[in-house]
Amino acid sequence: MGKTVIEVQKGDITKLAVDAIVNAANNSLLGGGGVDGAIHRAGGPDILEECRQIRARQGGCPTGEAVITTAGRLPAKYVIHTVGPVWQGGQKGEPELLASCYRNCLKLAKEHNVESIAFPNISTGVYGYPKDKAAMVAVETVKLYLQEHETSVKQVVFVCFDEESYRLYQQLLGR
Ligand code: AR6
Repeated sequence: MGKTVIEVQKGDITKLAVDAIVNAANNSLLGGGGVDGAIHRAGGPDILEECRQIRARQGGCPTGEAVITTAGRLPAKYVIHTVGPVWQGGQKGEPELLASCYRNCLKLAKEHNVESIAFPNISTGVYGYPKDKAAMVAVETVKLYLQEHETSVKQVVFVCFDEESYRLYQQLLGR
C-alpha cells in the first residue's frame, strides 16, 4: 500500500518487536482479560501507571478513540490502547466505531514517528464482533487510511490469535 507493507501473522502480539502494538482495551483503561490482560501481564506495572495518569487527566478512553503509553518490559516501544465497540447486532454504529479505532491508532502512530505497528483483532473476543465482519473493516480502513494520509508507518501487522481470523486476513490480503 504505497510505501507501507501490510502483513498478517499468527501468534501472541506481546512478543513482537515492533515500534507499537495496539491493545484492545476498555473505557476504563485499567486492564481486563484477553489481549489487554496479556499486555499488562507481560509489560509490567509501568503501562498501568501511565494508563492511570491518562485516566486522571481525561477520564478514560471513549469507544473508537486511542491513547498511547510506554510498552514497559515488552519488546515494543509503545502500546496504543484503543477501545473497540461491543457488538450489538451491527446497527448501533459498530462498523464506524471499529474503523475509527484503526484510524486513531494510525494517527497516534504518525505523531510518535512509529514505523511498524501491530494490531490485534479488536472487538472480536469478549466484545463479540463477528470475526469476518471485523476483519473486513480492519483491512479496508487501514488500506484507505494509508492511501489518504502521509505516514511514518512502513509496516502494518495484523496479528491473529486464532486460525479462523488468520485465514480470513490471508484471504482479504490476497494470499
Ligand atoms: N495476542 C494477540 N491477540 C490476542 C491475544 C494475544 N496475546 N490474546 C487474545 N487475543 P479481546 P475485545 C485476541 O477479548 O473483544 C478485555 O477484557 C483474541 O483472540 O482481547 O476488544 C478488555 O479489557 C481476539 O481475537 O478484546 C475489554 O474489556 C482479540 O484478541 C475487552 O476485553 C480481541 O479479543 C475488549 O474486548
